[in-house]
Amino acid sequence: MFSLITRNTFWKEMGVNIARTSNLTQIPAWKYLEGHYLKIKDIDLRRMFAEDPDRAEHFTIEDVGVIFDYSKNRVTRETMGALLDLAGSRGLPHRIESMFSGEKINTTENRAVLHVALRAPAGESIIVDGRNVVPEVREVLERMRRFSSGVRDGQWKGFTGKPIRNVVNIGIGGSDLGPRMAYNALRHYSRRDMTFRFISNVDGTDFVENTRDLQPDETLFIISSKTFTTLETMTNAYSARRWLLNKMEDEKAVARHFVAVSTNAEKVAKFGISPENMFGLWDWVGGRYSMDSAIGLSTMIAIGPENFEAMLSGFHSIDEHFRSAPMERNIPVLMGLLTVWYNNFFEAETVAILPYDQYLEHFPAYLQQLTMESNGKHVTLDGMRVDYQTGPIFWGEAGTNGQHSFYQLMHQGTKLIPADFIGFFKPLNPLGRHHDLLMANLFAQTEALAFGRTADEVKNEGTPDWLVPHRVCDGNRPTNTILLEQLTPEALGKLVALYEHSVFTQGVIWNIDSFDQWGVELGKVLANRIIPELESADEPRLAHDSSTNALIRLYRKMNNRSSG
Ligand code: G6Q
Repeated sequence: MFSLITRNTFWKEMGVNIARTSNLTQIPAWKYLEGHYLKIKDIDLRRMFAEDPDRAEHFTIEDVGVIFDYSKNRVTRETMGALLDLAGSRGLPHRIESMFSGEKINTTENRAVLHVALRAPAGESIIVDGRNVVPEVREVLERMRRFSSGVRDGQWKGFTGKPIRNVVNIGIGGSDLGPRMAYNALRHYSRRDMTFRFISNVDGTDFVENTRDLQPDETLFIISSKTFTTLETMTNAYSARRWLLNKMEDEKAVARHFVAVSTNAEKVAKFGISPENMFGLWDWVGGRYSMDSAIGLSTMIAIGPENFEAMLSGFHSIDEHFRSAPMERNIPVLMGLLTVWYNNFFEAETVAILPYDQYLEHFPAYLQQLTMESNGKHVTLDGMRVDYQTGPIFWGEAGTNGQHSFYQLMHQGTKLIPADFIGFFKPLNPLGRHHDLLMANLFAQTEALAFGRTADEVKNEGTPDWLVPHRVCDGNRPTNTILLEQLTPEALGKLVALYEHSVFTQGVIWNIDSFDQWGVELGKVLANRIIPELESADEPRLAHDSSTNALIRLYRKMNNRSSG
């Protein structure tokens, strides 16, 4: 499958065993890339394009409705071959199969990782612990479909008999970022006569500002929490309950205005939500991989079940591509390998995500969780501390706004920032020349970042000598260009799945568990310890460091809780 010949011969001649070892930096494929990096690190894109007239064609893949142009990267054909060898020597094809077949690859939590089952067509079979999970997935989807149709067509009535006009998703992290991003991304397809809101922060402002103009008797809250114990979500859920009952004054109203997405039936029932209004998910869906599960209930109400199904089919087409396309034409594999290339060899610290579509303004924030919670890990699967960099920092902003802000540093700063430019051929809101101007900017930025402007070019424009160095742009800044026809539900599914599988690819190379999040737990534990110290009537005995102790005392004093 891989173009191994020349490099394997090289290793064999060197007497090196090409079998996989657990220490990434010692394996031949890695060593080869280290040497190769030294050879090509100073070659620039101008030269590479000049020397290879087929470069764009060679480094562009068009498949499943996605165009992935990675020609403006600091790679040669040899680089890509060596990166693919690295993937091979880390067992990537085998690891992909392990994920798809329901093996418990999230080893620290002893769980399968099966977001791909969420979009598997009915009739497929994916077995976890001896059970085919696909029928269960389809059953929940069917319940979601019935419920959301009822809300959309006014059959589902609030306690006073009015139809629902406002849908508020209460959740945080994976139970918020996905639905929030998807609603905004697919707003064009959404019910314009309904209002959709997303409350996540435990800061009361989030709740107050998002409910101040809503009528309780026309409002439906979706409490999205896999565990139904998350502090922020439960605090907001109980505030919502009080907000509703202030007006309704009858506990029975809760059942008409609250539904839950959760795995915790007991806690959901205790809250007052009846079992038929709870939509389940499974422990094999990670929070950040759950926007296409029942966590997407608000998305389905907004865009309708058919559009939701189209989004799932977009996800699924990339799943199929990831599973079956040859590695050298496999878009998420290449995306993942390029991230490794810059992260580990060029020592780039960040990746910029630059969607040229206003509807995708929340996409960078969504990807921050997907990528950084997944691959921000410091030990390998077998618990050894890594001696190489893992997940980079992801950040970004919808184009063209960033061009008038942080792009300066990308063009002329001292840091290397690989960037993904995402665009669509056809606009959803054709308006005069807007779309041509938008896309012209996207293309111009990737061109400027790659080729810059030399001192000679600047001089020839009549620039005085003293100003020339200030105006020179070195170029040689790497970008990917990802293009799809139009931002449809299907296209969104494809886009998200590309990044999910790119993250997986990176995690396999780094040999880390991309599906746990133990680091998040520490903050939760410490906050729970401090809450009573802030709220208690009696002066608490503080045993933190001197800074934390002093801050807690000051807070109590400013809120008149201090007895001292
Ligand atoms: C995601 C994480 C995390 C999680 C939130 C909300 O992968 O696990 O972001 O989604 O902490 O958890 P609950 O859905 O249980 O409230």
